[in-house]
Amino acid sequence: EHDDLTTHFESTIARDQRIEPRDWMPEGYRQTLIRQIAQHAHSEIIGMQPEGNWLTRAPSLRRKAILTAKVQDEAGHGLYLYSAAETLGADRAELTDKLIAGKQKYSSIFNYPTLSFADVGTIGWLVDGAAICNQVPLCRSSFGPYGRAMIRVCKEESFHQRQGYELLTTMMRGTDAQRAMVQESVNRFWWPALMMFGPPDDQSPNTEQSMAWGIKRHTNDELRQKFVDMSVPQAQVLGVTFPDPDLVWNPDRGHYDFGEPDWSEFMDVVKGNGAMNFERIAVRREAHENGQWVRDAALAFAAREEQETN
Ligand code: FAQ
Repeated sequence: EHDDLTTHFESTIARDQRIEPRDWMPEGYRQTLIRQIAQHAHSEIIGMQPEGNWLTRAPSLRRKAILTAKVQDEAGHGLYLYSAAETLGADRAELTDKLIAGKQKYSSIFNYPTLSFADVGTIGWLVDGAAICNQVPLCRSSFGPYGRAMIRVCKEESFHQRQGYELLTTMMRGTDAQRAMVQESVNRFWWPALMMFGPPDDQSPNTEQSMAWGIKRHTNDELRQKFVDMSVPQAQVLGVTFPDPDLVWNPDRGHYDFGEPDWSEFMDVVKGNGAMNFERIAVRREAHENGQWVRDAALAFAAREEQETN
């Protein structure tokens, strides 16, 4: 019987069809998905903080309303993704405990500080831009609940990317000081945005198996290149430059050449030594502890409801 199950799984993957929660799947497939989906969910939740820090200091009611909606969307993405992880048998409370204990990762990008309001625009443009580039192909991920979750997430990320770019274009039409603020922000976020795609392919232990299983559809370097190619013309329209002297169009390849990100900085941030790692986790832990009474109340309410219906 086990052979039948394995054949069913492998032929489903080979036909590029979807694996659903009810289907048998190899333990490695399940664990890889839980790892990636949990990291993704944690990134959405921790990712609320860098921009959330500017909610009380937004320069106008309009900007505040947009930013509030954007940050709330990220919370929704996180909850959606935790639900997808639950269909694989993961326990949501356990995933949160692991995040707070530093045992599960979240995206390196959220360990950089947001120093000016221009960072809100830059994060929308470059960070959500990189997220879309990475996540549009994930709409075709072989695991049904993950792929379907990505469709809605990507639609919302597109709105986020547009609001960021629109914010920056508005600032670029402003004063010299505002233009300088945008350029300074872009200088800080460009390299960390490139690192979001993960280590170079020859140092990416998970890519080969994840692609064979249809969990990932492109390698880290392929997506990084795609992101560079789409961002350069957008920077030209905006009137900013990227801090990379090696960034130049290569007509033979039909792509932009670009410099090497500082991978030792990346490894350091992933290990927990980035500028904001400690604070991000501390804030998350405090929010979780402060929410204990809500979880207790919800459980007590559910227990009473059950008693009454019995
Ligand atoms: N940061 O073998 P690979 C967002 C880890 S977007 C930290 O290449 P894989 C939206 C990796 O986990 C951000 N760690 O791994 C938003 C692995 O460690 P492990 C979230 C990283 O999985 C915008 C090790 O390095 N998006 O949140 C990073 O095949 C604005 C070796 O790497 C997603 O999660 C990194 N940048 O490829 C929210 C997308 N890169 O687990 C708020 C889904 C790699 O073995 C505001 N995820 N690592 O201990 C993916 O597509 C993949 O997981 C990759 C990594 C491409 C990120």
